[in-house]
Amino acid sequence: MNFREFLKNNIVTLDGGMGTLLQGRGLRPGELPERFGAEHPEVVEDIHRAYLEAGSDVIYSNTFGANALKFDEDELDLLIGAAIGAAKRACLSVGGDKFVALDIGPLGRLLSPLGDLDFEEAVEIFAKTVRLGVKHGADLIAIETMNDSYETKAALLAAKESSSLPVIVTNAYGADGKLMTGASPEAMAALLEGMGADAIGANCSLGPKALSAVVKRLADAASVPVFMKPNAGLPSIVNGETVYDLTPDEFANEVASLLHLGIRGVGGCCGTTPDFIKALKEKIAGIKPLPITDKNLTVVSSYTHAVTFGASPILIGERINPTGKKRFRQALAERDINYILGEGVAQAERGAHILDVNVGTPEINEEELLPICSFELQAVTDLPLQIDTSDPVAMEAALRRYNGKAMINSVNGKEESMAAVFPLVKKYGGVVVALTLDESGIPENADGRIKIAEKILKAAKEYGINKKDIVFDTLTMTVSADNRAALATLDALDYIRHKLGCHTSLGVSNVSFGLPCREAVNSTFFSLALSRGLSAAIMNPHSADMMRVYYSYRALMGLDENCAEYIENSSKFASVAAIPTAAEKKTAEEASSELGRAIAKGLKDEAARLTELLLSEKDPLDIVNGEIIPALNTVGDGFAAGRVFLPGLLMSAEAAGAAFEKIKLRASEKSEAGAKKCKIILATVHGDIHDIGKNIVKLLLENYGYEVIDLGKDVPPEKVAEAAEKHSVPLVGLSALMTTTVPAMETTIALLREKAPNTKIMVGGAVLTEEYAKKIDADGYAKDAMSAVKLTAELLAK
Ligand code: B1M
Repeated sequence: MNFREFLKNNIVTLDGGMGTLLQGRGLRPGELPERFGAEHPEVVEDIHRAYLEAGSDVIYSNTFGANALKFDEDELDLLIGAAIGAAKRACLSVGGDKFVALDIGPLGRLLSPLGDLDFEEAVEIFAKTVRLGVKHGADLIAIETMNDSYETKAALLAAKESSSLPVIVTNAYGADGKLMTGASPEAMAALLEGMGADAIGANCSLGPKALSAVVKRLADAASVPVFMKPNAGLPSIVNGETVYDLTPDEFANEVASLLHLGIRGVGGCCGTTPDFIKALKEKIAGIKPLPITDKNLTVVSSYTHAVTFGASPILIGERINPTGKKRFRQALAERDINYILGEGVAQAERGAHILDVNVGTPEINEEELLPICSFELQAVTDLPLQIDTSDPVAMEAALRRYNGKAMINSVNGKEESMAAVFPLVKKYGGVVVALTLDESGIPENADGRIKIAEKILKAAKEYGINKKDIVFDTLTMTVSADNRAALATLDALDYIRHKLGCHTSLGVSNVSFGLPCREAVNSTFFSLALSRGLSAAIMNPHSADMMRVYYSYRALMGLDENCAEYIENSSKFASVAAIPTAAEKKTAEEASSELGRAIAKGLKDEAARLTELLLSEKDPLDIVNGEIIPALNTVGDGFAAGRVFLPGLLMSAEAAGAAFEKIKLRASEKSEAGAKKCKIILATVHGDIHDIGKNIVKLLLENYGYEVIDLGKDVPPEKVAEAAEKHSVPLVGLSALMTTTVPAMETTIALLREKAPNTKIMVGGAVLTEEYAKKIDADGYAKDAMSAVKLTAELLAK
């Protein structure tokens, strides 16, 4: 039986932890498990056999870290061959339906724009491992422990492009129920199921009980089997060793108690052994697998969350579109991505749920610019995107690099269009907008459009695309040219929503073309369409009339308890005028309030531009203290409260860095080139990569004539002590921003006292206090950069 068949009728038992068992059999600290495995294949085979005898149906090959970042091609081939060979021999020795999964873990590097690893490079690295897994005979692929949705996508794409094997994908969720980079279980379900994963789930990170909420959410969202491979409870350190708090029986009971959620694959991760799997297998013996049900959800997602069609109308911001917009076309021609990002952020602020991205004008290369724009937009907003193009090459390029399940605009009933677009929907996942037109044009009446919709549904099925992933657009025609046009659109929409059971979307604005007071017609049409079953509207979120309809509709349809949202947002209805985007702001006064926003939103170029404007009127230090630091504090508070995720934090830091670069430039122009006072060393302590504050301290000290030797961030104590000795500096300044890195500051101070006893030590950073600085034996504490300059003078005078 192959694995897909097996999965249909069984609860799949996976294996448990591998690393600690290898350590028990001789793997030394720091030694790579894959290399150890190839040198001791009998050890790996024994461990696999123990799991199989305990009841595992699937064993994971010892290839968690077997990738081209760590090993050259020849060695990779050898290691994967040895690992799969050992697993296959173990399976053969026990007999029955047993399967070897090629295990793929994370690469240990963040993908761009968060890190420096390019998406396509990551895909190719995973593909190398997949190709070798196929070559050596793996039965399936298990992508596991990934805590970033983008890397997970790269691995799944590689698995799909380089093999036809079944793929299980399980992610490592934090205690907040999200991936490290912010994805919710629903977002992961949308992304992974959309791309054709055979099963999805959660592994590692937590024990079964703590993971249950995540697994339940996955099971509620997914129409594919859900797996879980939790740790053996919570870890603690006992006598220098990590131990987990669940016994095999407790573990088995906790996992088994979750099967009613519909879970179809169970196993263990850190801290679990064959005893855990044996107890689990015994506990679940005789439990019948629940059927896998199609949840029939129409869902798109971003790197943080999913947007589900149906419950409430969805607003798709239409402003990223050059049609009829001179300024936008100019921005595209000049590659002014910043302008486009500004449009995105502004629409998100006005309440859009999805952003349409269209950059199609004759003068520009859409194939190049569409993927760039959609990629950059994802760095400044976490809204799902609608990739809007009629060029399949541009569409594919944008979908490939999209971090989530995109909305795709559009396909139509022409054979040529379906042949080009449906394979992309199938491969990358997505909800595709289907326009009810075909080779004969746009039917005048509703019947003709319904027939085309039926034809599109039939064709989609042949391409393996589910009805739930198609949203119909019954085409808004201009009512001034044909006074029955709006009715035809609405009748077709009603039928498709209620008789065919598909969701619908309309670009509403076209209806009023050629008429005065267009907003009145648009918003009335929007309201009518909502009452006939419109699921999503492509519209202008800056239009007060449209937002009025949206919030009123929600209040009237019982979707807005106590009309709270209506009341809260009513200020947005006050003016009909579109809000100017940040890029159009001109004065320094306006720039002042906008700089904080640009930093909070992660708009790098915008932050730099606004800082330049502000510098014409304000003192650099006032900008730092009055704008940059408060904005970073807001983002930091949002991060602590779980409203902002790591990507947002990184983007804000980059925007603050861009602002700071401008300040640095200005400050260095202003600084009087006098005689240097003396040398000072500055460093952010070991384990801490926060350096914005330290860089500001450096800038100020330099302005006051000191020569600063900047050792950078994450600096080991030895390096600081060595530099202090080498340069015989009278003062070392240390910065630390996290509670977890203050101990490293203490260690550094202790080493400095030993190696450079005459050097004074100044400390700073948001987590420190005067009192704590004394406790860790610093000579002085500075709460901000200006105090650091004063303290420097005092300490040097002593
Ligand atoms: Co992160 N981060 N961060 N972060 N980050 C904090 C510090 C945090 C408080 C956010 C939060 O949760 N609210 C939190 C620490 C929690 C804690 O321990 N109490 C945190 C965390 C948890 C993390 C990560 C672990 C997140 C993760 O990966 N899950 C990770 C850490 C990685 C690591 O270091 N190993 C991480 C990463 C990052 C980014 C890379 C995204 C980015 C840093 C980019 C960079 O620095 N190049 C970042 C940022 C930007 C922040 C916040 C939002 C802002 C820090 C900052 O630059 N402030 C921060 C929240 C916050 O502070 N509100 C946060 C502005 C800066 C000018 O102020 O550094 O305090 P500050 O410097 C002041 C004074 O303190 C003083 O003068 C400066 C000017 O007035 N000063 C000195 C500083 N050093 C001095 C030295 C001196 C004298 C004065 O003498 C030598």
